[in-house]
Amino acid sequence: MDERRWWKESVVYQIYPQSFCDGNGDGVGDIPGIISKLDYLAGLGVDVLWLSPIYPSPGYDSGYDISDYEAIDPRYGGMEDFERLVAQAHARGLRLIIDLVVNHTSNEHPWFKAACSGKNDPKRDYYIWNNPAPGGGPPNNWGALFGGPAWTLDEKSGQYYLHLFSPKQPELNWENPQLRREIYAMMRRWLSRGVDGFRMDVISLIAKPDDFSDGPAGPGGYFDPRARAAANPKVHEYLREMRREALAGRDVMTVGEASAATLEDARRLTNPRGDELDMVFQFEHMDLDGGETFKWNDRGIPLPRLKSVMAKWQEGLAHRGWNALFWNNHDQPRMISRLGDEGEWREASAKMLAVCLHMMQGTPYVYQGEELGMTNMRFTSPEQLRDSESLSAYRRYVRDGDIPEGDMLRYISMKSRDNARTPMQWSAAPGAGFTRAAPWMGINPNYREINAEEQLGRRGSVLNFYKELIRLRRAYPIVVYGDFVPYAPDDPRVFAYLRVLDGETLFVCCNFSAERLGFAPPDGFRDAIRDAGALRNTDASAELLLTNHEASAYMTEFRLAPYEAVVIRKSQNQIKTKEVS
Ligand code: TEU
Repeated sequence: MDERRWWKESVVYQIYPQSFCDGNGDGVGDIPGIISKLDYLAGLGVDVLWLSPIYPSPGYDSGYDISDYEAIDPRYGGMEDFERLVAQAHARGLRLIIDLVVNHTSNEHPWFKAACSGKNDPKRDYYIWNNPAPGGGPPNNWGALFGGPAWTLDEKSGQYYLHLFSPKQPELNWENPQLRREIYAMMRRWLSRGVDGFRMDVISLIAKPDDFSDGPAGPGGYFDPRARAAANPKVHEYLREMRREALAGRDVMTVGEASAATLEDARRLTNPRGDELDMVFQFEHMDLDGGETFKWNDRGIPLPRLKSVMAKWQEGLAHRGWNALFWNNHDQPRMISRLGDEGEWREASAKMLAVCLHMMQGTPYVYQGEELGMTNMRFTSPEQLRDSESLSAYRRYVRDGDIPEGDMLRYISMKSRDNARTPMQWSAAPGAGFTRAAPWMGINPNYREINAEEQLGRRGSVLNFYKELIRLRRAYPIVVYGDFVPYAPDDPRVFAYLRVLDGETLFVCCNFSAERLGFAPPDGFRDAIRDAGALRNTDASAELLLTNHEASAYMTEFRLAPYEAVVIRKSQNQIKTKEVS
C-alpha cells in the first residue's frame, strides 16, 4: 500500500467566493458569507476547503488577474475576516487551502506598472519582453488562450510582453531569482496566517518554452505554446526550490493545475519523494470534446474515450504519483449537463457521476453546487455572460463568421465557464438564499427545485448521497488506496472498474445511459453475489456497499436501472469473520 497521507484520504470542496454566499447584501459572495456556511460544509463531511482567489483584482478574469498578492479584495472582506475564516474552519476540523496564481499577475499589479515605466526599472525583468519581428508586429505566431496574439506591444519601450491568457495577465519571468524569492516569501506569509496549502494556478506553465520560434498554426491562425512551456524541465527545478524555500517542514497540501502536462510530466510533478507537488489536475478527460473552434461545439464527450483516458491516468500514476479527481470546477460546465441527464434522471445521474469519480484512486474534489446536482444555465443573450473568455469568444467567432450566432449561444450554454459560476442555490427564497440584493450574475431559475434547504432534510437527496459517499471513503481504506483495474473497457454505456487491496475487491459499475441494462459482473464476483443473499458460501461473499437506486436489481438479476451505480465489496473471509464475531 502507498504511504498514508491525510491529503490522500481527504475530500476537497472548492468554493468560488463570488458565487458562494453574500454576507453583506451587495449581491457578491464574500468571506463572512463563507463563514456562515461552515457548518453546512462540515456537515457534508469534506475535509479541505479550496478558495478560488480572494485577492484584490481588477476582476477581468474573475480574480485570476491579481493586483496584490498580500491582501484581501474589499469586495470579499478584510484580513480580519480571512483570519476569522481560518480559525473557524480549523475549529470545525476543516483545512483551508488558497489559490496561488503566480504564472502571471494582473497588468495593474505594481510590479507590471514599474516594469512598464522603463527598460531599466528593476522590475522590468519580472516579466517577459521581446523585440518586434524583423518586419514589425509580434515576435512570433503564438496565440493567447483567451483570443488574439500572445504578445502585446508596450508603446513606450517598443517591446512586446508575453501573456498566455489575456493581455491583462502578463506572464511572470521565473528565470529571475529575485522574483522567485518574493513569491516564496509571500507564500510563507500566507502559511503563517494558518492556511494549509495551495492550489497552484497553471503551475505547469511557469517555465516558458525554451524555443521562441513559430509553431504550427492551429485555431485562429495562432500556435498554442502551452505544451512547449509545460515540456520545459525547469518547472521541476522551480517547484523543488519552492518546496525547500516555502513549504519545507510544514504539513501542507499542494495541488497544481497542470494544463498541457503529459502523464510523464505528472509522474515527475507528483512523485512519491514529495519534493514537487502532492497532486495535479490534468485536463485530458475534460478536453475530449474539443475541436477546430476550440471548445465551442456540441460534440459531447464519448464515453469509451473518457473511460480509456481515466484508466490511463489511474494506472499511469499508481504508486508513482497521485491523482486529483474532478468532474467540475469554476472553468468547466456542469458535468451533469455534459454526461448525465438534466431531466427525469437528474438526481440519479448526479449520484452516478459522483460514485464513478469518488471510487477511483485519488483525492476527489467537489465543486460548489455539485453536491446538489446543480445544472448548466441556459444563456439566451450575451448580456447574461460575465466570463471574459466566453464574451471574447462570442464576439470573435460570430464576427468572423466561423460560428452562426444561434449556434454560438447554444455552445455557450453547453460549455461556458459561466455555467459553473451562477450563484450557489441555498434555498427557494428570492435570491436563492445566496443574496438579498441583485446578484452579480443571474441565478439559474431552477433554484426553486434544486437547492440545499430542500435537500438537507430529504432522504435520498443528492446532498445526502454525497454525505454517504464521503463516509464510505473513511470507513474503507480500499477506496483510497486500492489499485484500479478497468473492467469491460469497450462497453459503450457502462463505466465499470475494480479496486483491489490485500485480498479485498470493490466492483464499481455505473450506467451512463437512460436504459435498463443487463451487465455481467467479473467472474470472481458472480458466485459471490449469488451467494450473498443465501449465505451459502462460507469462503467468499459480496455485499452491496452503495447504490443510487432504491430497489436495485443488480444483486439478483445483474441489471442496472437508468443511471444506476453500484459498489459491491467482496472480501475473502467476510462470512467467516461474521460468524466469529
Ligand atoms: O485555468 C487555466 C486553464 O488553462 C484552463 O482551465 C482554462 O481556463 C479553461 O480551460 C478555458 O476554458 C486557470 C484558471 O483556473 C482560470 O480560471 C483562469 O482563467 C486561468 O488559469 C488564467 O489564470
